[in-house]
Amino acid sequence: MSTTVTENVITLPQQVSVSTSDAQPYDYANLKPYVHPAETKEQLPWSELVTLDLSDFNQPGGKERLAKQLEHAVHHVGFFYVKNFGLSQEEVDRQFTLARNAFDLPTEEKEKYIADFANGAYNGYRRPGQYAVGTVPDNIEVYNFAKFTDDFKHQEEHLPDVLKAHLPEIAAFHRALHANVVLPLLRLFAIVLQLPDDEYLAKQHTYEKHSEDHMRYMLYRKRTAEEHAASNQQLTPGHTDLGTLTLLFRQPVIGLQILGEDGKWTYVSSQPGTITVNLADTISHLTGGYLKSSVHRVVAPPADQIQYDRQGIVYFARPHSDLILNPILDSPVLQAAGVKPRFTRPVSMAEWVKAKQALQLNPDLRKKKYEESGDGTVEVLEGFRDRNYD
Ligand SMILES: O=C(O)CCC(=O)C(=O)O
Ligand SMILES: [Fe+2]
Repeated sequence: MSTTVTENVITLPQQVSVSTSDAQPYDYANLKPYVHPAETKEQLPWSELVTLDLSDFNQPGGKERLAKQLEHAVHHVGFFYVKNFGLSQEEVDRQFTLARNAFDLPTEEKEKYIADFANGAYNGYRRPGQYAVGTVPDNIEVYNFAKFTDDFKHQEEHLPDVLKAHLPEIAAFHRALHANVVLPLLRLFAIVLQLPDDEYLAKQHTYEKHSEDHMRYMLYRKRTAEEHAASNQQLTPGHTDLGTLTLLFRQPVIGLQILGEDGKWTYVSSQPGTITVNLADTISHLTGGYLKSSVHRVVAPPADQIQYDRQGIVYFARPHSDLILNPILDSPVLQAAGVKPRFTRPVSMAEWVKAKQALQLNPDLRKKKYEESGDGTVEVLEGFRDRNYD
C-alpha cells in the first residue's frame, strides 16, 4: 500500500489492502464498529482553547496567522485544538474500530502481546492494574505502536491478528499524524521562536531517524460509582508528558482536565473534527522552560457518561533519541528571555526518556522517591525536578 503525499500532506489510500492471507475475518465488514458514546449534557467548567485550522498552513500568510494564534497558548495554557489535518472522520473512526476490536479480545489472547516494560520496551499491549489509584487498580489498557521504520521492525510480533491484518493502514495513519500535524506545528513553533530556519525543529524530528514517537490505542474501562469514589475520582493523576507534543483524538467521554495558571482544573471539551494537542517536557527543555509543558490529568466522567468505556487514540511525538536537550541558542526570543539549561550537564533525549519513564513505569520507585524528598518534587535527571500535582 502506498501513501499519497501532496504539499506535505499525507492522505490515506481509498482502498485499504489487507496484508495477511487469512485476513478475511478481520475485514471491516466483519468487525464490530466503534460508535462514539453520547455527549454529556452537564455544564462543566470548560477550558478555553484556540483551534488552529491547519488548512490555512499553505495559504499566503497562513503560517504567520497560525503562529500568532499559537503564541498565547504555548506560553500560558500549553493546550490547543487543530482541525483539517488531512484525515477524514471515516479514517479516524476505522482506527477506533480496530482499537475496539483489539481491546475486546479475551485477556489470555491480549496477554500474549504484553510489552516488555521492565526492560524499557513499551510497544505492544499493556494490561490494566499496574498501579493503584486511591485504593483501586488502574483501569487503563493500551496498545502502543512505534514508528514504522527499520529501527522498529517486527513490531507486529506484539500485536494481535486483528491489528496485524490492518498494519499497512495503521502505519499510514501513524505517518500521516507525524507529517500532517507534528511537523507543521513544529514549523509554527519555529516561527514563534523566530528561529533562523522554519525547519529547525522539524529537522530534529524526522520520521526516518531513530526516535521513540508512538501512537497509542487507549481504553479506560468503565468503573462503578463506588470504584470512582475509591480512586478519588481519578483515572490518571496530574502529570506532564515527556515528549515534544501529544496529540489526543477527540472522544466524547469527558475527563481530561488542564491545570490553569490560576491553580484551577478545567475540562477539555470534545470538539467535532479536532485533535487536542498539548505541549510536553521536551519542547520545554529545548526552550529552557519558555514553552510550557502542560499539566493535565484524567478524572471520572460526568454522571451521564459513567456507563461508557472511554476509548482514545493518542500520538506522542519525540525528537531524535540522540538530540541533546539544551535550550536553542539561535532564537532571539529565547535570548531575550535569558533562558537557562534545565540540566546540569548535556542530556540526550534517550537519557531523558529512560529517566522519566523509569519513574512513570515504576510506581513503587516513584512513591519511594517522593516520600524521600518530602517536598512534592523528585529529581528526574541531573538537576531537573518533576512535581507531584495532586
Ligand atoms: O486520556 C486522555 O484524555 C489523556 C491521556 C494522557 O494524559 C496520557 O496518556 O498521557
Ligand atoms: Fe498525558
